[in-house]
Amino acid sequence: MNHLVDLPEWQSLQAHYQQIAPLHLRDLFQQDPGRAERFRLDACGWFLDYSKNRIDRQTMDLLVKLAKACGVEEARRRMFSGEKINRTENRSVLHIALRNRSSQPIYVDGQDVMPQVRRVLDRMADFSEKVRSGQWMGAKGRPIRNVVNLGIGGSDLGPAMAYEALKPYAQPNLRVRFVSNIDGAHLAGALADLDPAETLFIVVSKTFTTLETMTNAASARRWLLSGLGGAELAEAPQSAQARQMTARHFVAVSTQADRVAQFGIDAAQNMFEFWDWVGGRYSLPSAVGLALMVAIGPEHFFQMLEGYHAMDRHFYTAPLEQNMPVLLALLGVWYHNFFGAPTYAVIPYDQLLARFVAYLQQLDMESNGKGTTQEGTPVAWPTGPILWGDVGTNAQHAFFQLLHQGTHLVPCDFIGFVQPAWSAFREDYTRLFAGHHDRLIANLLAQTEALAFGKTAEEVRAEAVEDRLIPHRTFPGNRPSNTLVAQRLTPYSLGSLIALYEHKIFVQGVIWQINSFDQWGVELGKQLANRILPELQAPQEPPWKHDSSTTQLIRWYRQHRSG
Ligand code: G6Q
Repeated sequence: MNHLVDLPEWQSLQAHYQQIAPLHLRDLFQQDPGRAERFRLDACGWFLDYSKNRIDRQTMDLLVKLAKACGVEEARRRMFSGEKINRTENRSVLHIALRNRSSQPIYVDGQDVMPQVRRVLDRMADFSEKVRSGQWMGAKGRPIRNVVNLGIGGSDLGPAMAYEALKPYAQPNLRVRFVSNIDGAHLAGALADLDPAETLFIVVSKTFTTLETMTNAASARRWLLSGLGGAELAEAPQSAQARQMTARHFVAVSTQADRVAQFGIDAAQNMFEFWDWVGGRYSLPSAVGLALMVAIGPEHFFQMLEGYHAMDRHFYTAPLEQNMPVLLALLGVWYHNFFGAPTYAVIPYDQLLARFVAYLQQLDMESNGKGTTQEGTPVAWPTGPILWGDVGTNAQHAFFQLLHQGTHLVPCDFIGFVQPAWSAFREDYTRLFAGHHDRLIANLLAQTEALAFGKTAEEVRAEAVEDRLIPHRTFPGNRPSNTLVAQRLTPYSLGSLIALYEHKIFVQGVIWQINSFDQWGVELGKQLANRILPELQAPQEPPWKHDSSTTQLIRWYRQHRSG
Protein backbone atom coordinates (compact mmCIF):
# COMPACT_ATOMS: atom_id res chain seq x y z
CA MET A 1 0.00 0.00 0.00
CA ASN A 2 1.31 3.46 -0.87
CA HIS A 3 2.07 5.73 2.01
CA LEU A 4 -0.93 8.08 2.12
CA VAL A 5 1.08 11.28 2.40
CA ASP A 6 3.31 10.26 -0.51
CA LEU A 7 0.41 9.99 -2.93
CA PRO A 8 0.54 12.70 -5.60
CA GLU A 9 -3.17 13.36 -4.88
CA TRP A 10 -2.33 14.08 -1.25
CA GLN A 11 0.49 16.40 -2.23
CA SER A 12 -1.74 18.27 -4.68
CA LEU A 13 -4.18 18.82 -1.86
CA GLN A 14 -1.40 20.11 0.35
CA ALA A 15 -0.41 22.66 -2.29
CA HIS A 16 -4.06 23.55 -2.87
CA TYR A 17 -4.58 24.07 0.85
CA GLN A 18 -2.05 26.93 0.75
CA GLN A 19 -4.30 28.71 -1.75
CA ILE A 20 -7.58 28.08 0.06
CA ALA A 21 -6.50 28.66 3.66
CA PRO A 22 -6.24 32.46 3.39
CA LEU A 23 -9.63 32.81 1.69
CA HIS A 24 -12.71 33.78 3.65
CA LEU A 25 -16.10 32.19 3.08
CA ARG A 26 -17.34 35.74 2.43
CA ASP A 27 -15.02 35.94 -0.58
CA LEU A 28 -15.82 32.45 -1.78
CA PHE A 29 -19.53 33.25 -1.81
CA GLN A 30 -18.99 36.60 -3.46
CA GLN A 31 -16.78 35.20 -6.20
CA ASP A 32 -19.11 32.34 -7.08
CA PRO A 33 -22.81 33.22 -7.22
CA GLY A 34 -23.74 29.62 -8.13
CA ARG A 35 -21.97 28.21 -5.11
CA ALA A 36 -24.99 27.16 -3.03
CA GLU A 37 -26.49 25.38 -6.04
CA ARG A 38 -23.22 23.66 -6.84
CA PHE A 39 -22.41 22.38 -3.38
CA ARG A 40 -25.65 20.64 -2.52
CA LEU A 41 -26.89 17.13 -2.82
CA ASP A 42 -30.14 15.25 -2.30
CA ALA A 43 -30.16 11.60 -1.27
CA CYS A 44 -32.73 9.36 0.42
CA GLY A 45 -34.84 12.29 1.59
CA TRP A 46 -31.84 14.20 2.98
CA PHE A 47 -30.82 17.56 1.60
CA LEU A 48 -27.18 18.40 2.20
CA ASP A 49 -25.93 21.96 1.78
CA TYR A 50 -22.15 21.88 1.96
CA SER A 51 -21.52 25.25 0.40
CA LYS A 52 -20.50 26.80 3.74
CA ASN A 53 -17.24 24.89 3.61
CA ARG A 54 -13.81 26.30 2.89
CA ILE A 55 -13.66 24.73 -0.53
CA ASP A 56 -13.89 25.61 -4.18
CA ARG A 57 -14.54 23.43 -7.20
CA GLN A 58 -10.93 22.37 -7.40
CA THR A 59 -10.92 21.30 -3.75
CA MET A 60 -13.73 18.87 -4.39
CA ASP A 61 -12.08 17.55 -7.57
CA LEU A 62 -8.84 16.94 -5.73
CA LEU A 63 -10.56 15.31 -2.77
CA VAL A 64 -12.49 12.95 -5.04
CA LYS A 65 -9.24 12.09 -6.81
CA LEU A 66 -7.74 11.28 -3.42
CA ALA A 67 -10.65 8.97 -2.63
CA LYS A 68 -10.12 7.18 -5.93
CA ALA A 69 -6.39 6.89 -5.40
CA CYS A 70 -7.02 5.43 -1.94
CA GLY A 71 -9.23 2.71 -3.44
CA VAL A 72 -12.51 3.78 -1.86
CA GLU A 73 -14.56 2.24 -4.70
CA GLU A 74 -12.76 -1.09 -4.43
CA ALA A 75 -13.03 -1.09 -0.63
CA ARG A 76 -16.76 -0.41 -0.90
CA ARG A 77 -17.16 -3.32 -3.30
CA ARG A 78 -15.22 -5.59 -0.98
CA MET A 79 -17.34 -4.67 2.02
CA PHE A 80 -20.63 -5.17 0.18
CA SER A 81 -19.51 -8.51 -1.23
CA GLY A 82 -18.73 -9.95 2.19
CA GLU A 83 -14.95 -10.11 1.91
CA LYS A 84 -13.13 -10.35 5.23
CA ILE A 85 -12.10 -6.72 5.38
CA ASN A 86 -11.86 -6.78 9.19
CA ARG A 87 -8.44 -8.31 8.90
CA THR A 88 -7.34 -8.27 12.52
CA GLU A 89 -10.36 -10.37 13.46
CA ASN A 90 -10.60 -12.17 10.12
CA ARG A 91 -14.26 -11.25 9.71
CA SER A 92 -16.59 -9.91 7.07
CA VAL A 93 -18.25 -6.57 7.79
CA LEU A 94 -21.84 -6.95 6.75
CA HIS A 95 -24.11 -4.65 8.70
CA ILE A 96 -25.54 -3.82 5.25
CA ALA A 97 -26.97 -7.38 5.12
CA LEU A 98 -29.08 -6.68 8.22
CA ARG A 99 -31.08 -4.11 6.30
CA ASN A 100 -30.86 -5.57 2.83
CA ARG A 101 -34.48 -5.15 1.76
CA SER A 102 -33.81 -6.40 -1.77
CA SER A 103 -33.88 -10.01 -2.93
CA GLN A 104 -30.12 -9.94 -3.58
CA PRO A 105 -28.19 -12.66 -1.77
CA ILE A 106 -25.16 -11.67 0.33
CA TYR A 107 -22.47 -14.26 0.85
CA VAL A 108 -20.11 -15.02 3.70
CA ASP A 109 -17.78 -17.96 3.04
CA GLY A 110 -19.93 -18.96 0.07
CA GLN A 111 -23.15 -19.03 2.08
CA ASP A 112 -26.04 -16.61 1.57
CA VAL A 113 -26.69 -14.97 4.94
CA MET A 114 -30.01 -13.43 3.96
CA PRO A 115 -32.24 -16.39 4.95
CA GLN A 116 -30.93 -16.30 8.54
CA VAL A 117 -31.21 -12.50 8.68
CA ARG A 118 -34.86 -12.72 7.61
CA ARG A 119 -35.57 -15.60 9.97
CA VAL A 120 -34.34 -13.64 12.98
CA LEU A 121 -36.26 -10.52 11.91
CA ASP A 122 -39.41 -12.64 11.63
CA ARG A 123 -38.86 -14.10 15.09
CA MET A 124 -38.27 -10.62 16.49
CA ALA A 125 -41.48 -9.37 14.88
CA ASP A 126 -43.44 -12.29 16.26
CA PHE A 127 -42.05 -11.78 19.75
CA SER A 128 -42.60 -8.00 19.62
CA GLU A 129 -46.23 -8.45 18.64
CA LYS A 130 -46.76 -10.89 21.49
CA VAL A 131 -45.37 -8.45 24.04
CA ARG A 132 -47.15 -5.44 22.56
CA SER A 133 -50.51 -7.19 22.43
CA GLY A 134 -50.25 -8.49 25.98
CA GLN A 135 -50.13 -12.07 24.77
CA TRP A 136 -46.70 -12.67 26.29
CA MET A 137 -47.44 -13.32 29.95
CA GLY A 138 -45.12 -13.02 32.89
CA ALA A 139 -44.77 -15.86 35.39
CA LYS A 140 -47.76 -14.59 37.37
CA GLY A 141 -49.97 -14.51 34.29
CA ARG A 142 -49.78 -10.75 33.90
CA PRO A 143 -48.96 -9.03 30.60
CA ILE A 144 -45.66 -7.20 30.20
CA ARG A 145 -45.75 -3.45 30.79
CA ASN A 146 -42.04 -2.77 31.23
CA VAL A 147 -39.12 -3.73 29.04
CA VAL A 148 -35.59 -3.26 30.35
CA ASN A 149 -32.67 -3.56 27.94
CA LEU A 150 -29.46 -4.70 29.64
CA GLY A 151 -26.40 -4.10 27.47
CA ILE A 152 -23.52 -1.68 27.06
CA GLY A 153 -21.63 0.05 24.26
CA GLY A 154 -22.82 -1.23 20.93
CA SER A 155 -25.44 -3.32 22.73
CA ASP A 156 -27.01 -0.24 24.29
CA LEU A 157 -26.25 3.03 22.54
CA GLY A 158 -28.03 2.21 19.27
CA PRO A 159 -31.38 1.04 20.65
CA ALA A 160 -31.29 3.64 23.45
CA MET A 161 -30.65 6.48 21.00
CA ALA A 162 -33.23 5.25 18.48
CA TYR A 163 -35.85 4.70 21.18
CA GLU A 164 -35.50 8.34 22.27
CA ALA A 165 -35.52 9.50 18.66
CA LEU A 166 -38.63 7.53 17.76
CA LYS A 167 -40.56 7.96 21.00
CA PRO A 168 -43.57 9.43 19.20
CA TYR A 169 -43.91 6.01 17.51
CA ALA A 170 -43.67 4.02 20.74
CA GLN A 171 -46.60 2.17 22.26
CA PRO A 172 -47.70 4.45 25.12
CA ASN A 173 -48.59 1.72 27.62
CA LEU A 174 -45.13 0.10 27.47
CA ARG A 175 -42.26 1.55 29.49
CA VAL A 176 -38.90 0.85 27.87
CA ARG A 177 -35.66 1.51 29.73
CA PHE A 178 -32.00 0.98 29.03
CA VAL A 179 -29.49 0.00 31.70
CA SER A 180 -25.83 -0.10 30.76
CA ASN A 181 -23.62 1.07 33.60
CA ILE A 182 -22.19 -1.40 36.10
CA ASP A 183 -22.84 1.29 38.69
CA GLY A 184 -25.72 -0.27 40.61
CA ALA A 185 -27.39 3.14 40.69
CA HIS A 186 -28.33 2.69 37.04
CA LEU A 187 -30.19 -0.58 37.53
CA ALA A 188 -31.64 0.50 40.86
CA GLY A 189 -32.95 3.71 39.32
CA ALA A 190 -34.48 1.91 36.36
CA LEU A 191 -36.23 -0.72 38.47
CA ALA A 192 -37.34 1.49 41.37
CA ASP A 193 -40.94 1.93 40.26
CA LEU A 194 -41.39 -1.31 38.29
CA ASP A 195 -43.42 -4.36 39.22
CA PRO A 196 -41.40 -7.53 38.53
CA ALA A 197 -44.55 -9.41 37.53
CA GLU A 198 -44.89 -7.06 34.53
CA THR A 199 -41.23 -6.64 33.64
CA LEU A 200 -39.28 -8.25 30.83
CA PHE A 201 -35.50 -8.06 30.55
CA ILE A 202 -33.69 -8.20 27.23
CA VAL A 203 -30.06 -9.14 27.89
CA VAL A 204 -28.06 -7.93 24.91
CA SER A 205 -24.47 -9.03 24.61
CA LYS A 206 -22.65 -10.27 21.56
CA THR A 207 -20.10 -12.14 23.66
CA PHE A 208 -22.31 -12.76 26.70
CA THR A 209 -19.25 -12.22 28.89
CA THR A 210 -19.19 -8.44 29.30
CA LEU A 211 -18.78 -7.70 33.01
CA GLU A 212 -21.28 -4.83 33.12
CA THR A 213 -24.05 -6.66 31.33
CA MET A 214 -23.54 -9.97 33.09
CA THR A 215 -23.49 -8.26 36.49
CA ASN A 216 -26.64 -6.30 35.67
CA ALA A 217 -28.35 -9.44 34.32
CA ALA A 218 -27.56 -11.45 37.45
CA SER A 219 -28.81 -8.64 39.71
CA ALA A 220 -31.93 -8.13 37.61
CA ARG A 221 -32.69 -11.84 37.94
CA ARG A 222 -32.23 -11.67 41.73
CA TRP A 223 -34.57 -8.65 41.82
CA LEU A 224 -37.13 -10.52 39.73
CA LEU A 225 -36.97 -13.79 41.64
CA SER A 226 -37.02 -12.09 44.99
CA GLY A 227 -40.02 -10.00 43.93
CA LEU A 228 -41.92 -12.96 42.54
CA GLY A 229 -40.86 -15.77 44.86
CA GLY A 230 -38.97 -14.33 47.84
CA ALA A 231 -35.35 -14.06 48.99
CA GLU A 232 -34.72 -17.81 49.01
CA LEU A 233 -35.67 -18.25 45.40
CA ALA A 234 -33.44 -15.33 44.46
CA GLU A 235 -30.47 -17.29 45.83
CA ALA A 236 -31.35 -20.41 43.80
CA PRO A 237 -31.53 -19.10 40.23
CA GLN A 238 -30.83 -22.56 38.77
CA SER A 239 -33.74 -24.25 40.58
CA ALA A 240 -36.59 -25.49 38.38
CA GLN A 241 -38.99 -22.84 39.68
CA ALA A 242 -36.50 -20.04 39.18
CA ARG A 243 -35.74 -21.22 35.66
CA GLN A 244 -39.42 -21.27 34.80
CA MET A 245 -39.81 -17.70 36.02
CA THR A 246 -36.65 -16.57 34.27
CA ALA A 247 -37.97 -18.01 31.02
CA ARG A 248 -41.04 -15.74 31.18
CA HIS A 249 -39.08 -12.60 32.05
CA PHE A 250 -35.71 -12.88 30.31
CA VAL A 251 -34.75 -13.10 26.67
CA ALA A 252 -31.28 -12.76 25.20
CA VAL A 253 -29.70 -11.26 22.12
CA SER A 254 -26.31 -12.78 21.46
CA THR A 255 -23.99 -14.73 19.19
CA GLN A 256 -23.22 -17.18 22.03
CA ALA A 257 -25.99 -19.76 22.52
CA ASP A 258 -24.00 -21.83 25.06
CA ARG A 259 -23.39 -18.94 27.41
CA VAL A 260 -27.00 -17.82 27.10
CA ALA A 261 -28.15 -21.33 28.08
CA GLN A 262 -25.71 -21.38 31.00
CA PHE A 263 -27.30 -18.20 32.34
CA GLY A 264 -30.63 -20.02 32.37
CA ILE A 265 -32.27 -18.59 29.26
CA ASP A 266 -33.68 -21.15 26.84
CA ALA A 267 -31.46 -20.43 23.82
CA ALA A 268 -33.73 -22.26 21.36
CA GLN A 269 -36.87 -20.34 22.33
CA ASN A 270 -35.76 -17.10 23.87
CA MET A 271 -32.52 -16.13 22.20
CA PHE A 272 -32.34 -13.86 19.19
CA GLU A 273 -29.23 -14.45 17.22
CA PHE A 274 -26.80 -12.19 15.44
CA TRP A 275 -23.44 -12.93 13.89
CA ASP A 276 -19.77 -12.19 14.22
CA TRP A 277 -19.86 -10.19 10.98
CA VAL A 278 -21.92 -7.54 12.78
CA GLY A 279 -19.82 -5.13 14.83
CA GLY A 280 -21.40 -3.98 18.10
CA ARG A 281 -21.58 -0.31 17.09
CA TYR A 282 -23.19 -1.27 13.77
CA SER A 283 -25.72 -3.66 15.29
CA LEU A 284 -28.87 -1.57 15.82
CA PRO A 285 -30.60 -3.04 12.74
CA SER A 286 -29.94 -6.59 14.03
CA ALA A 287 -31.64 -8.32 16.97
CA VAL A 288 -29.79 -5.78 19.12
CA GLY A 289 -32.67 -3.48 18.15
CA LEU A 290 -35.23 -5.82 19.76
CA ALA A 291 -36.22 -3.41 22.57
CA LEU A 292 -36.74 -0.73 19.94
CA MET A 293 -38.87 -3.06 17.85
CA VAL A 294 -40.99 -3.95 20.87
CA ALA A 295 -41.44 -0.23 21.56
CA ILE A 296 -42.25 1.06 18.07
CA GLY A 297 -43.59 -2.13 16.49
CA PRO A 298 -42.21 -4.25 13.64
CA GLU A 299 -43.68 -2.09 10.89
CA HIS A 300 -41.84 1.03 12.02
CA PHE A 301 -38.68 -0.98 12.66
CA PHE A 302 -38.83 -2.23 9.07
CA GLN A 303 -39.30 1.35 7.86
CA MET A 304 -36.08 2.19 9.66
CA LEU A 305 -34.38 -0.67 7.83
CA GLU A 306 -35.73 0.72 4.54
CA GLY A 307 -34.10 4.05 5.36
CA TYR A 308 -30.79 2.35 6.10
CA HIS A 309 -31.06 0.33 2.91
CA ALA A 310 -31.80 3.38 0.76
CA MET A 311 -28.60 5.03 2.00
CA ASP A 312 -26.67 1.79 1.51
CA ARG A 313 -27.81 1.70 -2.13
CA HIS A 314 -26.97 5.36 -2.59
CA PHE A 315 -23.51 4.83 -1.12
CA TYR A 316 -22.95 1.73 -3.24
CA THR A 317 -24.13 3.11 -6.56
CA ALA A 318 -23.63 6.89 -6.64
CA PRO A 319 -20.45 8.20 -8.26
CA LEU A 320 -18.05 9.50 -5.63
CA GLU A 321 -18.60 13.16 -6.48
CA GLN A 322 -22.34 12.81 -5.87
CA ASN A 323 -22.14 10.43 -2.99
CA MET A 324 -23.28 11.91 0.31
CA PRO A 325 -21.27 9.72 2.70
CA VAL A 326 -18.19 10.15 0.49
CA LEU A 327 -18.54 13.93 0.39
CA LEU A 328 -18.95 14.18 4.15
CA ALA A 329 -15.93 11.90 4.59
CA LEU A 330 -13.78 13.97 2.25
CA LEU A 331 -14.75 17.26 3.87
CA GLY A 332 -13.84 15.69 7.21
CA VAL A 333 -10.43 14.66 5.87
CA TRP A 334 -9.94 18.15 4.43
CA TYR A 335 -10.32 19.81 7.82
CA HIS A 336 -8.74 17.10 9.91
CA ASN A 337 -5.63 16.46 7.87
CA PHE A 338 -5.03 19.72 6.01
CA PHE A 339 -6.45 22.41 8.31
CA GLY A 340 -5.35 20.42 11.36
CA ALA A 341 -8.78 20.55 13.06
CA PRO A 342 -8.67 17.72 15.62
CA THR A 343 -12.41 17.75 16.42
CA TYR A 344 -15.77 18.25 14.79
CA ALA A 345 -19.14 18.93 16.31
CA VAL A 346 -22.56 17.50 15.46
CA ILE A 347 -25.53 19.64 16.46
CA PRO A 348 -28.96 18.13 15.85
CA TYR A 349 -31.73 20.70 16.15
CA ASP A 350 -34.14 18.13 17.51
CA GLN A 351 -34.63 17.28 21.15
CA LEU A 352 -35.48 13.69 20.21
CA LEU A 353 -31.91 13.30 18.93
CA ALA A 354 -30.55 14.08 22.39
CA ARG A 355 -28.60 10.81 22.44
CA PHE A 356 -27.49 10.92 18.83
CA VAL A 357 -24.13 12.54 19.52
CA ALA A 358 -23.24 9.93 22.15
CA TYR A 359 -24.18 7.25 19.64
CA LEU A 360 -22.07 8.85 16.91
CA GLN A 361 -19.15 9.26 19.28
CA GLN A 362 -18.92 5.53 19.63
CA LEU A 363 -19.50 4.93 15.94
CA ASP A 364 -16.77 7.30 14.86
CA MET A 365 -14.24 7.23 17.67
CA GLU A 366 -14.30 3.48 18.23
CA SER A 367 -14.08 2.85 14.50
CA ASN A 368 -11.38 5.29 13.52
CA GLY A 369 -9.56 5.93 16.79
CA LYS A 370 -6.62 3.84 15.55
CA GLY A 371 -2.94 4.54 15.20
CA THR A 372 -1.83 1.50 13.22
CA THR A 373 -2.29 0.97 9.50
CA GLN A 374 -3.78 -2.18 7.99
CA GLU A 375 -0.17 -3.21 7.33
CA GLY A 376 0.71 -2.98 11.03
CA THR A 377 2.85 0.14 10.88
CA PRO A 378 2.23 3.34 12.85
CA VAL A 379 0.21 5.91 10.89
CA ALA A 380 2.07 9.10 10.01
CA TRP A 381 -1.06 11.27 9.80
CA PRO A 382 -3.94 12.08 12.11
CA THR A 383 -6.79 9.56 11.97
CA GLY A 384 -10.20 9.55 13.70
CA PRO A 385 -11.30 12.98 14.88
CA ILE A 386 -12.77 13.76 18.27
CA LEU A 387 -16.52 14.09 17.85
CA TRP A 388 -18.60 16.13 20.23
CA GLY A 389 -21.78 18.15 20.35
CA ASP A 390 -25.24 18.45 21.80
CA VAL A 391 -28.71 19.40 20.67
CA GLY A 392 -29.53 22.90 19.49
CA THR A 393 -30.65 25.28 20.78
CA ASN A 394 -29.22 24.17 24.16
CA ALA A 395 -25.70 24.00 22.76
CA GLN A 396 -25.93 27.64 21.67
CA HIS A 397 -26.19 28.68 25.31
CA ALA A 398 -23.21 26.56 26.27
CA PHE A 399 -20.23 25.88 24.00
CA PHE A 400 -21.16 27.92 20.93
CA GLN A 401 -19.14 30.81 22.33
CA LEU A 402 -16.01 28.80 21.57
CA LEU A 403 -17.26 27.89 18.09
CA HIS A 404 -17.79 31.56 17.24
CA GLN A 405 -14.87 33.30 18.89
CA GLY A 406 -12.51 30.63 20.24
CA THR A 407 -9.10 29.88 18.81
CA HIS A 408 -9.95 26.40 17.50
CA LEU A 409 -11.40 25.60 14.13
CA VAL A 410 -14.34 23.26 14.74
CA PRO A 411 -16.23 22.19 11.62
CA CYS A 412 -19.87 21.45 12.42
CA ASP A 413 -22.67 19.30 11.08
CA PHE A 414 -26.08 20.88 11.66
CA ILE A 415 -29.06 18.51 11.41
CA GLY A 416 -32.67 19.64 11.25
CA PHE A 417 -36.17 18.73 10.13
CA VAL A 418 -38.85 20.69 8.33
CA GLN A 419 -41.60 19.41 10.60
CA PRO A 420 -41.51 18.33 14.22
CA ALA A 421 -41.85 14.57 14.67
CA TRP A 422 -44.92 14.85 16.84
CA SER A 423 -46.87 16.83 14.24
CA ALA A 424 -47.69 13.48 12.60
CA PHE A 425 -49.39 12.26 15.78
CA ARG A 426 -50.66 15.13 17.87
CA GLU A 427 -52.81 17.77 16.30
CA ASP A 428 -53.29 19.39 19.70
CA TYR A 429 -49.52 19.88 20.01
CA THR A 430 -49.44 21.66 16.68
CA ARG A 431 -51.86 24.17 18.17
CA LEU A 432 -50.46 24.33 21.70
CA PHE A 433 -46.82 24.55 20.67
CA ALA A 434 -47.29 26.69 17.60
CA GLY A 435 -44.21 28.72 16.74
CA HIS A 436 -41.63 26.50 18.44
CA HIS A 437 -40.48 24.78 15.34
CA ASP A 438 -39.92 27.82 13.15
CA ARG A 439 -37.97 29.39 15.99
CA LEU A 440 -35.87 26.25 16.33
CA ILE A 441 -35.01 26.19 12.64
CA ALA A 442 -34.42 29.95 12.53
CA ASN A 443 -31.75 29.36 15.16
CA LEU A 444 -30.13 26.57 13.19
CA LEU A 445 -29.92 28.65 10.03
CA ALA A 446 -28.76 31.76 11.86
CA GLN A 447 -25.93 29.84 13.49
CA THR A 448 -24.59 28.41 10.25
CA GLU A 449 -24.72 31.89 8.73
CA ALA A 450 -23.00 33.58 11.66
CA LEU A 451 -20.29 30.92 11.84
CA ALA A 452 -19.54 31.27 8.14
CA PHE A 453 -19.73 35.02 7.70
CA GLY A 454 -19.08 36.39 11.17
CA LYS A 455 -19.38 40.09 11.90
CA THR A 456 -16.70 42.54 10.86
CA ALA A 457 -15.40 45.43 12.96
CA GLU A 458 -17.12 47.82 10.56
CA GLU A 459 -20.43 46.10 11.05
CA VAL A 460 -20.01 46.28 14.82
CA ARG A 461 -19.00 49.95 14.65
CA ALA A 462 -22.10 50.69 12.59
CA GLU A 463 -24.14 49.50 15.58
CA ALA A 464 -22.68 52.39 17.60
CA VAL A 465 -20.64 50.09 19.83
CA GLU A 466 -17.98 51.76 22.01
CA ASP A 467 -14.55 51.56 20.38
CA ARG A 468 -12.93 49.54 23.17
CA LEU A 469 -15.61 46.84 22.82
CA ILE A 470 -15.34 46.46 19.08
CA PRO A 471 -12.67 43.70 19.13
CA HIS A 472 -14.71 41.75 21.67
CA ARG A 473 -17.86 41.97 19.64
CA THR A 474 -16.28 41.14 16.31
CA PHE A 475 -16.81 37.64 14.93
CA PRO A 476 -14.13 36.34 12.58
CA GLY A 477 -16.46 33.91 10.78
CA ASN A 478 -14.95 31.55 8.19
CA ARG A 479 -16.05 28.65 10.37
CA PRO A 480 -17.32 25.86 8.16
CA SER A 481 -20.42 23.74 8.49
CA ASN A 482 -22.60 21.23 6.69
CA THR A 483 -26.36 21.51 6.95
CA LEU A 484 -28.44 18.36 6.66
CA VAL A 485 -32.21 18.66 6.48
CA ALA A 486 -35.01 16.15 6.05
CA GLN A 487 -38.78 16.43 6.11
CA ARG A 488 -39.36 14.87 9.52
CA LEU A 489 -37.62 12.61 12.00
CA THR A 490 -39.15 9.24 11.14
CA PRO A 491 -37.90 5.65 11.34
CA TYR A 492 -36.91 5.98 7.67
CA SER A 493 -35.00 9.25 8.01
CA LEU A 494 -33.28 8.01 11.16
CA GLY A 495 -32.16 4.82 9.42
CA SER A 496 -30.76 6.71 6.45
CA LEU A 497 -29.04 9.25 8.72
CA ILE A 498 -27.27 6.52 10.68
CA ALA A 499 -26.17 4.76 7.49
CA LEU A 500 -24.90 8.10 6.17
CA TYR A 501 -22.52 8.43 9.10
CA GLU A 502 -21.59 4.73 9.08
CA HIS A 503 -20.43 4.95 5.47
CA LYS A 504 -18.77 8.30 5.99
CA ILE A 505 -16.68 6.75 8.76
CA PHE A 506 -15.90 3.74 6.56
CA VAL A 507 -14.61 5.95 3.73
CA GLN A 508 -12.39 7.86 6.13
CA GLY A 509 -11.00 4.62 7.53
CA VAL A 510 -10.11 3.53 3.99
CA ILE A 511 -8.35 6.82 3.29
CA TRP A 512 -6.44 6.65 6.57
CA GLN A 513 -5.53 3.00 5.81
CA ILE A 514 -6.82 1.73 9.16
CA ASN A 515 -9.19 -1.06 10.15
CA SER A 516 -12.42 0.66 11.25
CA PHE A 517 -13.92 -2.59 12.48
CA ASP A 518 -11.87 -3.84 15.39
CA GLN A 519 -11.72 -2.34 18.91
CA TRP A 520 -8.76 -3.67 20.83
CA GLY A 521 -8.88 -0.64 23.10
CA VAL A 522 -12.32 -1.74 24.31
CA GLU A 523 -11.13 -5.34 24.77
CA LEU A 524 -8.25 -4.11 26.93
CA GLY A 525 -10.66 -2.36 29.29
CA LYS A 526 -12.66 -5.56 29.64
CA GLN A 527 -9.56 -7.56 30.68
CA LEU A 528 -8.05 -5.01 33.04
CA ALA A 529 -11.11 -4.68 35.27
CA ASN A 530 -11.36 -8.44 35.57
CA ARG A 531 -7.76 -8.51 36.81
CA ILE A 532 -8.24 -5.91 39.54
CA LEU A 533 -11.66 -7.05 40.80
CA PRO A 534 -10.36 -10.03 42.85
CA GLU A 535 -7.70 -7.80 44.34
CA LEU A 536 -10.37 -5.44 45.65
CA GLN A 537 -12.38 -8.29 47.11
CA ALA A 538 -9.70 -10.65 48.52
CA PRO A 539 -10.01 -10.93 52.34
CA GLN A 540 -6.22 -10.71 52.78
CA GLU A 541 -4.07 -8.17 51.00
CA PRO A 542 -3.03 -9.87 47.74
CA PRO A 543 0.55 -9.89 46.43
CA TRP A 544 0.87 -6.60 44.51
CA LYS A 545 1.45 -6.75 40.77
CA HIS A 546 0.84 -3.13 39.85
CA ASP A 547 2.73 0.13 39.69
CA SER A 548 2.98 2.10 42.93
CA SER A 549 0.13 4.48 42.03
CA THR A 550 -2.38 1.73 41.22
CA THR A 551 -1.28 -0.29 44.25
CA GLN A 552 -1.78 2.74 46.48
CA LEU A 553 -5.27 3.36 45.08
CA ILE A 554 -6.30 -0.29 45.51
CA ARG A 555 -5.02 -0.24 49.09
CA TRP A 556 -6.84 2.98 49.86
CA TYR A 557 -10.06 1.55 48.47
CA ARG A 558 -9.65 -1.68 50.46
CA GLN A 559 -9.00 0.25 53.66
CA HIS A 560 -12.05 2.45 53.24
CA ARG A 561 -14.62 0.16 51.62
CA SER A 562 -15.93 -1.33 54.85
CA GLY A 563 -16.22 2.07 56.56
C1 G6Q B 1 -18.77 -2.07 19.75
C2 G6Q B 1 -17.85 -2.53 20.78
C3 G6Q B 1 -18.38 -2.46 22.19
C4 G6Q B 1 -19.36 -3.59 22.53
C5 G6Q B 1 -19.57 -3.61 24.03
C6 G6Q B 1 -20.55 -4.68 24.45
O1 G6Q B 1 -18.53 -2.06 18.57
O2 G6Q B 1 -17.38 -3.77 20.46
O3 G6Q B 1 -18.99 -1.23 22.49
O4 G6Q B 1 -20.55 -3.43 21.85
O5 G6Q B 1 -18.35 -3.76 24.67
O6 G6Q B 1 -20.09 -5.94 24.07
P1 G6Q B 1 -21.02 -7.20 24.14
O7 G6Q B 1 -22.16 -6.99 23.19
O8 G6Q B 1 -20.18 -8.38 23.76
O9 G6Q B 1 -21.52 -7.29 25.56
